[in-house]
Amino acid sequence: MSDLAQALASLEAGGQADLAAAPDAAALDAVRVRYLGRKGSLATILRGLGDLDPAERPAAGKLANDVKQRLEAAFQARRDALEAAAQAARERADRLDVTLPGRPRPVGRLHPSTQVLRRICQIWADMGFQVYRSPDVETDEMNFELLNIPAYHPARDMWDTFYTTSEGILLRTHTSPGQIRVMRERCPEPIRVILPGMCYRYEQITARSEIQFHQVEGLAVGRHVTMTDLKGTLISFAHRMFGAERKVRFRASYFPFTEPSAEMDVECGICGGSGCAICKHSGWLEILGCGMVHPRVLENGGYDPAAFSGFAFGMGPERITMLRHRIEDIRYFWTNDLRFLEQF
Ligand code: FA5
Repeated sequence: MSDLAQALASLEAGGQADLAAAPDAAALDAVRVRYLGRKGSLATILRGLGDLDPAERPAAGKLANDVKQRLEAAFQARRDALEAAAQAARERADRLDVTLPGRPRPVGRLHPSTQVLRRICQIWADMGFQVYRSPDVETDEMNFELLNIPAYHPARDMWDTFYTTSEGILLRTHTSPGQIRVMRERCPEPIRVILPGMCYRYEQITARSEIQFHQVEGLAVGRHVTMTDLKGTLISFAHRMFGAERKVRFRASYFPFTEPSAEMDVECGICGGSGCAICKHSGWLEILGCGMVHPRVLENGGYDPAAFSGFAFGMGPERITMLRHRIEDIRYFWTNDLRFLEQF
């Protein structure tokens, strides 16, 4: 019996020492299994009780049971202590210092092309022009044929246009096909619309030319629309866009879908008209193509050219943005470089 009491006392002392030394819950569990598990040290001692004299067994059993209870209570106390320490550590790590200054959130902004597009749309809206949306993926017929661009025209070359694998379907090379769509929808009502959108050209990318760029088309159709209306309206636009003091000029040009055709230049804002590298020493910068809608195009839109006339124009917002902000390379627009974008 005294051997047993001694074995139990040393087991209890060992258990108490080991559990006190366990650094965390996992280590504590391992100690528990070692002492109190089914194959642990206490179980081994209990199995030996059967060898004792029957008269000694109750007292020995009580002794072993007391040890077991004390050890279990000690394990529980240690487990609670470890959990409380872990919780305190978590709280220390997560502590919120309300005196720290707030972290500034980066504020997004509109892309420079979007800003200029919105400004352009606003100016035209003030002059009574509605926005009309027309698709980026077009038919050959809309993009060329109905705009009086015949099959042999160089613009229809494989190297100028992105054709799709579907016969007669392409990415629009300009916003002008929208003219036909809006005329067919509105005929015989008068029209005053702008058509902003993306255009695609299979071209060499340079500092001034991208394969993907915006255009804003404009179209006015009515019974007495004249070249004077075209000039007055576009001059008014340019003054609102670039400032009332900026000079503008029209140069004769050629587009198959307008007759007569012109291009509008604004005085170079960088040199003030005296000539610099940006304006190629001419003092002027081209911002759009325009003209009176060709009678054949009016007809293709459903209007009788004997009774109706109209003017149209097409401008490139990226080129206008480049002029306004002295951006020397159009490729900055689509490379998503924040150092560029954050300047606007
Ligand atoms: C046209 O695309 C005609 N459809 C414009 C027009 C409409 C004329 C209605 C008459 C009546 P043009 O190819 O010149 O014309 O392009 C018009 C504008 O789009 C140019 O002045 C330029 O600002 C812009 N643009 C053209 N090609 C590119 C390009 N590769 N990269 C960036 N902008 C371009």
